[in-house]
Amino acid sequence: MNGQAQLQSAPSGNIHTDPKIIAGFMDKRLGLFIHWGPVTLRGTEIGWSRNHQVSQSDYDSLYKEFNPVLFDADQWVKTAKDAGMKYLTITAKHHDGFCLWPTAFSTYNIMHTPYKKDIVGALAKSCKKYGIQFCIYYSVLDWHHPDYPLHNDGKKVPDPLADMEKYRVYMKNQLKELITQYHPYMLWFDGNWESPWTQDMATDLYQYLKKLDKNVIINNRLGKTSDEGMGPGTVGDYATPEQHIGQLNMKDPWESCITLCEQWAWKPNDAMKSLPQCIQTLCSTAGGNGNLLLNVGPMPDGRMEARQIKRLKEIGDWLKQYGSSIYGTKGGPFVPDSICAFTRKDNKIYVHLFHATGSQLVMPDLPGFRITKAYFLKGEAVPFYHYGDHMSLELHRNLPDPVCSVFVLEMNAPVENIPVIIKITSKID
Ligand code: H79
Repeated sequence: MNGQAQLQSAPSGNIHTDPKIIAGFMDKRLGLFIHWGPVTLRGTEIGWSRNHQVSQSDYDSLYKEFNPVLFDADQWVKTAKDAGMKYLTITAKHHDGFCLWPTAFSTYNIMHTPYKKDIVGALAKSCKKYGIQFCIYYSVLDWHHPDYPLHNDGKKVPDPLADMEKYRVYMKNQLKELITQYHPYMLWFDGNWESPWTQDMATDLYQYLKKLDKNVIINNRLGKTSDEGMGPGTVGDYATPEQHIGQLNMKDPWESCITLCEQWAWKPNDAMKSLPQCIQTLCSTAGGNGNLLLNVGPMPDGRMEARQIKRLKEIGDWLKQYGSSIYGTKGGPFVPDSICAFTRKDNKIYVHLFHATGSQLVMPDLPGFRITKAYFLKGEAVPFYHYGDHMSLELHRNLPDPVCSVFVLEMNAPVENIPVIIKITSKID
């Protein structure tokens, strides 16, 4: 009976992953996205620069010189761990079709570079060692594969010699290889918007993958619906806003993917986000009840840039102090804004304050609830008041953390499941 009801409410043809598994994923809150491949030899964008900044023939020959001798999977994974990240997603195959693992189904792979070692396998192994969930990015489109009908960005007329049915078999073979060899926790699809790929193909692939591993989490970029939401027709388990923070959503799981620099793949001297930007982005995603997949593009020799490792470590140091206000919490009860973001767990509300420009933080009252205690997380008590339809915190002294100060409001009853207050969220007088 229950099962039937669930089937009826599910989007057509879709199979949802066990909600407990999705809840475990959402508790993690922060992951590392890694975009990497031979294109780093040119320092241009992965996939997109092919046939644009880099000619197609040059791009497709780069693998012959790709020799990242300084690649050390343990170092990458330890960098993620030290950043407080709980999962890691590697671009096993981006739109350019190059495969970072020794696939049996294409020679356009890492074993045909001078490097000749399995990058995906090494990362899967290190993730296991460090207790990080290992995830795989795989683009549906493949501008390099002869059977995929469009051979570069901008190519509008499908290649009559291509064979989408054969390409679907190729995808299934590769994904079976990836699932059975590396046991990914999650699959991050992309490149689903081009015309050769259809909704029926997506539904069929989702079902195929779920037969291989019923617990593998799959993002919402298989079907032809919007990345942003989980509306009818969505194929996949969670929404994927790209390069911006998703909107607060207590119902549908989501993960924002955002670059630490500007380009997804490594670019020399790329502009890097400041620590406050990173922390505020993390707090605002958690405050909206979502995850953050923060992207780094390692260099062609296999190292991550020292300045990026340092920034990630700073994020980890902040999380060591304040992680209890992020991991395993829910967003709300107020909508995040440019001043602060809120999370909650049991009877606690965590207030992440980005800017202290006045003497008071004023919040709307939560009808029926009262603050019993307020304090800086890891610090002293903070005076609080209830008046009219507002409650406030007194801030007439220096805040403890210049990047983002976290207050705890202990309430008289659990607030984890109360409806979100959408109007006026926070204000400093
Ligand atoms: O893998 C990363 C991107 O390469 C991929 N998704 C993330 C996770 C992605 N594929 N498509 N898009 C993102 C959106 C396309 C944006 C574009 Fe453009 C605007 C393509 C061409 C114009 C970005 C900006 C690339 C070139 C300029």
